[in-house]
Amino acid sequence: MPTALVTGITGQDGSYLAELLLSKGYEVHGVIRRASSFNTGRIDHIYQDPHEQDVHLRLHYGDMTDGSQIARLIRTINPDEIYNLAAQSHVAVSFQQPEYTGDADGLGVVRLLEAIRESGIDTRLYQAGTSEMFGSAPPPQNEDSPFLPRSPYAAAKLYAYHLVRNYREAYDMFAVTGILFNHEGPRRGETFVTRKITRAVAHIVAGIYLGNLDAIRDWGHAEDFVQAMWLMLQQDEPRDFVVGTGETHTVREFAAAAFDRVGLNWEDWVHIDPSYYRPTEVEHLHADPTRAREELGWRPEHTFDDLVTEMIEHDLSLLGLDLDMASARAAELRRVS
Ligand code: NDP
Ligand code: GDR
Repeated sequence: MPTALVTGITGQDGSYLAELLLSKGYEVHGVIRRASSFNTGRIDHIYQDPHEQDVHLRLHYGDMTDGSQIARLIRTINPDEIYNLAAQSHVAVSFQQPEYTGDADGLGVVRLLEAIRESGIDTRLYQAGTSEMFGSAPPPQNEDSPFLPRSPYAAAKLYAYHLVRNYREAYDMFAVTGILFNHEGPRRGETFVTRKITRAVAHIVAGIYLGNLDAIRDWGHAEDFVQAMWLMLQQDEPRDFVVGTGETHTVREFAAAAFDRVGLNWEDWVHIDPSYYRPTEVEHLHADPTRAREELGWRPEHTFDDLVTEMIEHDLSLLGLDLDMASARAAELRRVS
């Protein structure tokens, strides 16, 4: 049975990846952070009590800022594959916490690479890179595009990207970076723009304050993207890949599509709060996923419309509503306003 170590298992991607690996027969070890309240909501449905027989998912405390524990986990678990998804992943927050973001997202990867090297184990590393590394590089962006990061988050991820490449060359490690464009889903964190919008639609009386509506993103579904991560570690040679849908939309278009699902006009509900504008913005990200398509055979299965609908349906279901009930409520709102 292959063994995988997943950092960031409690996050959006970590939870989808853990499901994928378990379905493929892996023993999965996840790193979680100690918190004062439970932070395992996204993986509770696959959690197994370690006292049970035949346990395939095991959780360990750890933090990317704690190198000795990372080294210990790698030594004792001896995983065949490591997926490093742990990160302070919010771009806007990275302007407020640049030092911590650099520590967790940048230096954390050095700790991981050094732990692998020191342990001498034969393992494959997937590092979660990001289209944010392209920053202001002209679209569409592929593996040969320049990196022009526009935030402390992107700068930290770029540092990690170069380190992974360097360790691959210097120490002959199977270590790769997936340069993934935005991917979303019902488990997306509530402060990223898509989820913020779909939650607002579900709470249809609330309205919503957003920042830059003109930003263009290449939004895909996280379930498709974790497949690409896994495929990257199954190749004969370690190589970095850009992963994205190749289709773009503005934040405005996402909001319009989301409010439209329940028959509302987004302009009546979306307001601008300038405090959500970022000190430097990445205006236009558009993946050219040719290499992933040709070499990994990877293609997204979800469309943009599927993504919006699934996220809205999920957020409505949390309130005990479905699309019909929400549309009826929206029609009522239109009548009274
Ligand atoms: P999330 O923010 O949903 O999850 C981040 C995970 O990292 C959580 O499990 C979080 O734990 C954990 N984490 C944060 N800081 C630390 C730390 N110091 N030590 C250990 N664990 C930590 O991110 P996503 O799932 O969306 O993204 C996964 C990875 O992919 C991230 O590295 C992100 O930067 C990158 N990425 C994401 C993209 C996307 O569109 N989703 C696109 C490109 C890259 P906790 O639950 O306790 O907070
Ligand atoms: P991003 O995602 O920065 O691309 O990073 P986010 O959803 O936060 O922003 C996308 C775009 O929407 C604009 N925007 C707003 N964003 C937020 N969060 N809140 C708002 O109110 C708002 N209004 C407009 C932003 O300015 C931006 O242009 C995500 C993360 O998952 C990263 O970890 C990952 O690396 C990249 O995607 C690829």
